[in-house]
Amino acid sequence: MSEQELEQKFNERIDRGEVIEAKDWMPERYRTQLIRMMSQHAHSEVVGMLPEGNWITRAPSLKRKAVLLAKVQDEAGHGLYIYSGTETLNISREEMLGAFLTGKAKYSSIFNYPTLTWADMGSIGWLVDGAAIVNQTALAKCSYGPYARAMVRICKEENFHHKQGYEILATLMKGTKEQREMAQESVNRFWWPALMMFGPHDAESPHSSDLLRWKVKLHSNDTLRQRFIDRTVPQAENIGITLPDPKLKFNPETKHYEHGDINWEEFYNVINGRGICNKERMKARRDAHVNGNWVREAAEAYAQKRNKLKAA
Ligand code: BYC
Repeated sequence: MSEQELEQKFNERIDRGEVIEAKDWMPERYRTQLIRMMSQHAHSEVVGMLPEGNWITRAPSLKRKAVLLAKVQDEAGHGLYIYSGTETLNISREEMLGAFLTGKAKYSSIFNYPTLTWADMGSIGWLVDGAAIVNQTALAKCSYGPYARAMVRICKEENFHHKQGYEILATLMKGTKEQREMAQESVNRFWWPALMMFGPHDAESPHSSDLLRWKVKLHSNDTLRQRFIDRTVPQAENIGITLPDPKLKFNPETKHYEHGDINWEEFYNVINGRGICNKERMKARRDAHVNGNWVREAAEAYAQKRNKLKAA
């Protein structure tokens, strides 16, 4: 079959809602777009351990510490599932890490904001994992099998993360005046960056048309952002948190919340390396890579020894 015929068959499979597997024929651009998006997702999970890792030693009780430790470990696991899923697209882990460590590949904008108070553990769980669930529940039905399957398990764990974050904030909101203020101040800082996680407006999103056509994305950036807002506003009201957007208003006709303008200048600054913590996050990951050299060398030496024994 010619390349054109193969592509036509591929598009027909996508239109029928079939799942594409690693060994199936796929257009080169489908493969490279998936590598871009999946590897960036994996890097985000790994970088995402840093802001919360910052609070493990300062969690206010043994129970909170155990829960936070489990959550941060879950994020490492998510990174590993997604790296493994991406490797099925004929790219090595080394190549992906190389792209990340040299700044060629991105990671989610949200992790370039600092975690200044304990309440930030609540805001990250509630808002950041909440946004991730909305995005990833859709990805669990995407056209590429290995990515979709990784998302099913990840979403289950993200649900636990979301609830623990909401519970931290709900507890603070039932506490002293200082605790309520700490919760509110944290949400004030994280609300807008959480909305930016969904990416630029649809009209400014260069990759969306390909990804929607191939059913990698099932919904546009703005659609998912709106879904997140609609779900989250009533949750904020339930615990007495005010979202920092004076223009947030329910429209009974559309049955959606209208919202104020997102600061896209801030978004582009952050994704282009000029956020508050970009340098710190990259340094932490580069240092971790160098410090992990001996582990890779030891694993390599062990593998060689086993191969020699097998061959003998
Ligand atoms: N941050 O054409 P667009 C987690 C980039 S971790 C940074 O709309 P696309 C968690 C975009 O990459 C979960 N960059 O792109 C972990 C592109 O640049 P390049 C993270 C962003 O791919 C620990 C350019 O802007 N989730 O949950 O169609 C603790 C144009 O954008 C961002 C995922 O990774 C951003 N927010 O759509 C707690 C989900 N937005 O590549 C929680 C998987 C856009 O041309 N990814 N850019 O240099 C996706 O769903 C999509 O890739 C996006 C962007 C919706 C993010």
